[in-house]
Amino acid sequence: MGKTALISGITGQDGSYLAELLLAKGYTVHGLLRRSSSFNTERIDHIYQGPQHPERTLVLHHADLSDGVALVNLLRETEPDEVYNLGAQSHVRVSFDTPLYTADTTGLGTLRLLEAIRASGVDTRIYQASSSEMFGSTPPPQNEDTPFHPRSPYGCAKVYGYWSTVNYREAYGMFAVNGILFNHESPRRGETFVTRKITRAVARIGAGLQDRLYLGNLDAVRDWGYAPEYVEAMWLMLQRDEPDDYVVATGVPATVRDFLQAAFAAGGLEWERYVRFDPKYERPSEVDALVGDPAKAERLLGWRPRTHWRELAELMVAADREALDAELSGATVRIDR
Ligand code: NAP
Ligand code: G4F
Repeated sequence: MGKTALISGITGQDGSYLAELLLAKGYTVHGLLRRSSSFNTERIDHIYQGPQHPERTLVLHHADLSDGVALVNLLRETEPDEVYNLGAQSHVRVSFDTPLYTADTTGLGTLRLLEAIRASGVDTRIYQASSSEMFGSTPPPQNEDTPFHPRSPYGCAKVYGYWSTVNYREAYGMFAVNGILFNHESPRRGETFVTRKITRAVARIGAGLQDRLYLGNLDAVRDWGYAPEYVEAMWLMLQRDEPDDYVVATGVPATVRDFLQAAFAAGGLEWERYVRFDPKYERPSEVDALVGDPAKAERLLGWRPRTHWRELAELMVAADREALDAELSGATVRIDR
């Protein structure tokens, strides 16, 4: 019998790659799907199995991190060996506009899931999607011992989720781990995060569909890795004998301007001709520099990053150009990359 996993956030960037990884390993995967008035399963449509499928290994369930009772019921019904809590309002800028909502889903949502595991009595392991945003203004390099100083409602909510996870490990002996992941991107990255906003714009400007790109702070430093590699680290954390917390990062810094330049160059364009500043995209308090030290993950998980920011910019531009070409020619857009 293969293992069973439950993923919150399965329709997001990471959830879709993690679902693929676990299915390839022979897991039965249950995904938490939140109700939306429009389709929100685009990232997993290529692996979707309908209710009539004879041997379903991917099953979606309507639930929400704001509904604790639904979480208990779902855990009792699916009895997962592993739970991955990836669900969140994950946009930092938006968290300043919706701080209470962000605290509820991203912060309290984690506590609800931990408590639902306890209430259901299911014997399981849980991965919490913690974030480098928790380090906030503490200067790099950041590792597992670096103090937190969050700079947004999102960062504060993630700190709450982090400590709740540690608390359930210490108080109840739960196998609960935090993956402190630095920024990771892919062709499936949400269109309003800066990397994808840039690579989509490169494709659209190249096709003559757009002539301006408005951005905020270009001086911020980030440590950008490749999402499919980062979900491998999540899985490895839950295969250890003991629960622990790990930083997952490339250790390689780049500014938003560096990424911008590389992405436009990959599209054969000069970014200065098209990019304009709009203060709308600045944050009330910014995180200036995030650069992780992944030594512990390398040592204990045997995990290493393979793709760095420049290559990432190139592969994302290529994917956005391919998707746009397909869209313009009326063909189906491929998502299995
Ligand atoms: P994402 O693409 O924004 O996906 C977020 C997922 O959470 C989506 O499936 C979304 O559903 C779901 N969700 C939102 N609110 C929910 C709620 N109330 N109940 C249940 N599900 C809800 O995020 P991601 O980039 O894949 O990141 C995955 C996780 O890692 C998030 O927790 C994020 O904060 C964290 N993280 C990300 C990074 C990064 O660089 N990507 C770095 C560190 C940590 P819909 O599809 O319906 O919106
Ligand atoms: O792409 P971003 O929105 O990502 P940010 O804020 O670093 O957060 C992401 O990574 C975190 C891990 O560190 C995750 F926890 C979180 O869920 C999310 O996935 O912005 C990156 C940088 C920022 O400094 C921002 O100020 O780009 C700057 N930026 C400049 N212009 C912009 C823009 N960001 C966005 N989204 N849009 C702009 O127009």
